[in-house]
Formats: sequence, structure tokens, C-alpha cells
Amino acid sequence: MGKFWAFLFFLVPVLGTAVFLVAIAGNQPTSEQLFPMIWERHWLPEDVSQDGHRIDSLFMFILWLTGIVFLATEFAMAWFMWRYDAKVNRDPVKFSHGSHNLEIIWTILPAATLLFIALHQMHAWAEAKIERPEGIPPTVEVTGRQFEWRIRYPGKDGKLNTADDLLTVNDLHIPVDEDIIVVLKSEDVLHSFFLPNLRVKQDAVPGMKQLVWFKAVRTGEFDIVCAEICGWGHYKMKGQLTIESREEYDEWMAELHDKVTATQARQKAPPEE
Ligand SMILES: [Cu+2]
Repeated sequence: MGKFWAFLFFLVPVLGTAVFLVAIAGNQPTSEQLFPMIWERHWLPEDVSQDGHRIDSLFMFILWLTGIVFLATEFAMAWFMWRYDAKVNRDPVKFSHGSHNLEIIWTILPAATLLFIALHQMHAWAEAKIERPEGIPPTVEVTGRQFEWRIRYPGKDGKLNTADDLLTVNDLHIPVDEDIIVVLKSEDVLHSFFLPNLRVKQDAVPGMKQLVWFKAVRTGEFDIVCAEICGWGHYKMKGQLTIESREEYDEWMAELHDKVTATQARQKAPPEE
């Protein structure tokens, strides 16, 4: 019976890895691209941001590291279960104090690895969270609420929270190749503003105003998703990000302005903050 359990435990890393590889292959139109795919964008969609490659390389590094450690420990465990099956090992158990040297080694190794990751990611962290592009005003304000993204553009005066602001829901447009600063807020509970293709993810916290920045390098339509379980309708809290040329963006903004001014005849200006 012990061998049976050893075999089951052996199947965990084997099937785990197999499912992992099948999932990648299933995403790919041709199998030749299988191996570049493992390296480049497993789980993560196309990267269209200037700095996303830093996040991706950290992600892949940690994935390989944890993957190798996972396989090594799982196989070692299965082997010990097989080798020391109680049915065939009738010798009484001997207890030993253990090995002091081994204890030191397996304390230092993970500590050094974690320290390495902590230092290695500092640049990516600083770029994403500390070094905000200077000298430009926020492009747009995004407010999460159950269960949608409310988007506020500054309007013609270039300032947020003034009478000429333009509002949309779940429809975020940004110009390509420009630094974008988003003011992120939440109206009710914790949400997480996630732009998978831009490798941007930031919690939206009630009562806090946070700044998120990025630069897109390719045009197209992409997803905005909420990455925090925020209530029963969390699954439908998604929006569309349109990255377009400066001209298309200005045109879209002018159209939005016309639409809004047409309805503003019936509405009063939004409240000042
Ligand atoms: Cu949400």
C-alpha cells in the first residue's frame, strides 16, 4: 500500500507539469512556437507597454525558480515514500539529532534567494511605483465601484474635477507612445485596476487617491479587469482600453465632448471636490 501512495505522490509533479505544458500548447496555433511561448508569455498576454518586459522577466525568473524547487521536493518526497515503505523496512526507527550543517545550508539558501529577489526587483518596483513621469498632469481619473469603472477625462481645460470634465463608463482611451498618469480611486470597496497587456495592476482603495503610470507602445483594443474579488458582480467588472494614435484620440475626445455638451443642457456641472 505504501508503494501505491508513493506512486500517487509521484504523479503530482508529473501531471502538474503535463497540465502546465498542455495549457501552453493549447494556446498556440502551431507547436513550433511552444518553447518560445514558455519563455516569453506563458499566462501573460501580449505586452504592449514600454516597461512590461521587466515585470515579465521577474515573473519568468520566479516561475522557473519555484518550478524547479517544486519538482525537486515532490520527487524527493515520492522517492522517500517508495524507499522507506514500512511494509518492507522492518528495522526499528532510529532517531538522530539531525545535521547542524544541513540546517545552516537550508536556512541560508532560501534566505539568500529571497534577498536576491528583493534586490533584483528594486528597479522594476521603483519604475512602476516611485519614479512618476515628471511635469505632466494626470491624463484621466478612474474610479472603481461595484461593478464598473467610471472614467473621467479633464476636458478642454486639462484639469480634472472641473465643470468641463468628460465622463465614460468602462471605456478608457489613451494615446500611444505617451506617458499616461491615471488617478485611481474607489467609491465603495477594494478593487484592483488591472491592465494585463500593460502589466499594470494596482489596488483601488476607498478613501485613497493613487497614481498609476505607464506608456503604451502599440495601438489596439485591450481589457481592463478588476483583479480583486469585490462582490457578487466582480466577474463582470471589465472595461475596454483603446490605445490609439494622438490624432484618433483627439478626434474621439472631440466627439465625446460634443455628446456630453449636448446632454449637459439638461444637466448641471458635476460637483466640485
Ligand atoms: Cu472590482
